[in-house]
Amino acid sequence: MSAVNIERHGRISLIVVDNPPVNALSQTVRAGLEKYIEEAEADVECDAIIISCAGRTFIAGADIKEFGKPPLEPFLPDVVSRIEACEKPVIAAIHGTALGGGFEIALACHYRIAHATAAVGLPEVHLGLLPGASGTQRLPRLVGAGQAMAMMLSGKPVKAREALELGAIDRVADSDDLLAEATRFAEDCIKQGPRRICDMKVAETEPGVFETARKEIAGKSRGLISPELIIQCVEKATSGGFEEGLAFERERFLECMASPQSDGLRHAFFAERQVGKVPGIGKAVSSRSLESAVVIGAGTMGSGIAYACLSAGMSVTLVDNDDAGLARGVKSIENLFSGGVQRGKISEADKEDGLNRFSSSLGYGNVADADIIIEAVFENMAIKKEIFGAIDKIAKPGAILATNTSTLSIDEIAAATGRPGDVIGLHFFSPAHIMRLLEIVRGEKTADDVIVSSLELARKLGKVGVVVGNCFGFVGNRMLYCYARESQFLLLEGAAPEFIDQVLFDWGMAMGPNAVGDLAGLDVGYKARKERSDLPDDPRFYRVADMLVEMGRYGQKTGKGMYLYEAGSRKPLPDPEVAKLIRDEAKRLGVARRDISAEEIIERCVYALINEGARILDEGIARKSADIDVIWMNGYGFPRHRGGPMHFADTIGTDRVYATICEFRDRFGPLYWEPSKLLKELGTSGGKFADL
Ligand code: 3H9
Repeated sequence: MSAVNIERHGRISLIVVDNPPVNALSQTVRAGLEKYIEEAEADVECDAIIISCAGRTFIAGADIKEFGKPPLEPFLPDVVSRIEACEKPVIAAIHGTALGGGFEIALACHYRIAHATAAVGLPEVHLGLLPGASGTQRLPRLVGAGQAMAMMLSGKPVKAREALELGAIDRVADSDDLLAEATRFAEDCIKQGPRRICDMKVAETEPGVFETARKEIAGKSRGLISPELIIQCVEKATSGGFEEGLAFERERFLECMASPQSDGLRHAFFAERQVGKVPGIGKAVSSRSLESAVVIGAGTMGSGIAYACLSAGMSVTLVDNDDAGLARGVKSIENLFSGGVQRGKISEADKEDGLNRFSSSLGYGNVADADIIIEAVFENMAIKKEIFGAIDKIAKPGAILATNTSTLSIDEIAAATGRPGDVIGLHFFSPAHIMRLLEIVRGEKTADDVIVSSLELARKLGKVGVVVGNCFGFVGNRMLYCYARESQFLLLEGAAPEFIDQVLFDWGMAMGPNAVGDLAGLDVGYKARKERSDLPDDPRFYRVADMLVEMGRYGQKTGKGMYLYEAGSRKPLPDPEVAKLIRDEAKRLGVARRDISAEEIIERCVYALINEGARILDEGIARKSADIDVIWMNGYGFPRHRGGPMHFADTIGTDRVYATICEFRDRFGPLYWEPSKLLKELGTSGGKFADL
């Protein structure tokens, strides 16, 4: 079979796109569509044409793999115009999702019918793009400027029935035989003849619709270019002719396509899809059962993990040896369900169903039956070993024994059991039911199917699982140490906490490091540092954070940390007392204070990440640079449009990063700034992390 085929049923020509996995509009598909539209138009025995797709979905968009390469003819906008120009009625028969260029093909058709379970949308904004094959001009003509902008700026697909109400499609097919319904619909379309969106006008727009859209994106899209350009394209659709609008859209689309932002977001798209493929583990390895879980430890983390598992349909028992602690954990899970109902995220029935699958226990009772046991007690090796020794005696054969440690050795924990192959690290991020990242830490002896099961668990929980090796802090926290180390040094050297945070926030980080420290609790990192015996002998190392903790300033939970918090508020307020404390300490330590530029803050913090990431790759703790990127984008608020730290290094050039790190080494000494071997190799040869 070729990527596009045609067959005739009576007087209807059926064009079928068959380009697995998602029928993306690669060059062969574009050429096939153009060729068969022309063939069907010329066919005297054909009265109407249906465009449909084989496999699991209608066309999911332009072929993103072709982006960034020299474009190949025929171009999508031309194919779209050719379909619309057809003199016989063309009908799109949509199942699955018609997305991006796929929906633009459907909009070029004269009529659209969609299966009841289908959805349509223009998600280009998630790739730093705008719909570039007439979507910004056609959709407003069908559904109005406000609705069209809402769809394009959110990127969210709308379900068939809603699309029908909006006017984006003409009919919903309720039976499973979409093609039979499309064929019947075609009879009506033949009577009506072609109906072209390019001949329509955009309905009168409500006053203020563009201002409202701009206000809405201002907070959310922080420096992204495509949302503003989408609005400009729709403004054009309301004020000018169709052809003029197309030309305007084309220019803006190419501008987005050439931007590093789109490059970063496209990298994020593929990186998140490749993390599930672990080198050396083939498709033949399948997941173990994951129906029931026991979570040990009813603190914030354990409760969050339990709630996430319940939300994914698993049966869960929460275990703790402290009566009051267990009661608190149970209450917080109930509250999470109730909060979900209040916010309209889940129904009352979902809540009941979830709570019916939930139980709690002061002992290890249900451990014997659980498919997976996740330990989430505090970071103490002796306690973890005791727990793993105990559950080893009770858990059924084949159960997965997971630890939620964020720093400790998986191998040492696994050695406390007689089944190290079943032991794995599942590093959830707080709040565990919200954060998308799951760092999956394989021990030396972890079995392949336990790794595959952990990836499956991540998928089930709606998270992105990344498999990493075992070392202190694994990938994410090990790198965080370097990033936060620099931000701590910068405080002593003269940068105010709020300035550092503002600079990194403006650069795209979800939050600045000082605000994050206060949110997470400065005492958490303090305790972790106290457990380590390998920290540098440097009185400046995390000095400010240590002093604050020793003064009882833990962050938001104590109303004071790096910042001040008014009662009931999470808004960080600069604290003159902290400013003085830092100044005095810098003086005591003999650290010269100076004006520090935004550029230096970014380079010191982000290049520290890159250097450590390169070391992690060199040691094989992460298999691919994209894995590191996914971890930082999903667990640490690294801006998606910069594609993660390693992609960012590739974007600005490893040579530049290497040269700056050498400068830092000369200025600040080699203790923290010795360039890693891998970075040196890439930086001096013009190489890229992505090509490794
Ligand atoms: C666009 O259309 C621009 C136009 O306006 C203008 C142009 C001029 N291309 O996500 P999955 C691959 S921009 C190439 O795991 P699911 C994906 O990498 C585009 N490949 O499946 C993966 O490959 P592999 C606008 C693509 O069932 C496999 O398909 N469209 C594309 O969870 C399965 O993907 C979008 O942004 C693509 N467009 O979800 C839609 N899409 O197996 C992007 C997917 O090798 N796609 N692949 O890892 C999606 O949102 C989801 O993939 C979809 C399926 C919902 C379709």
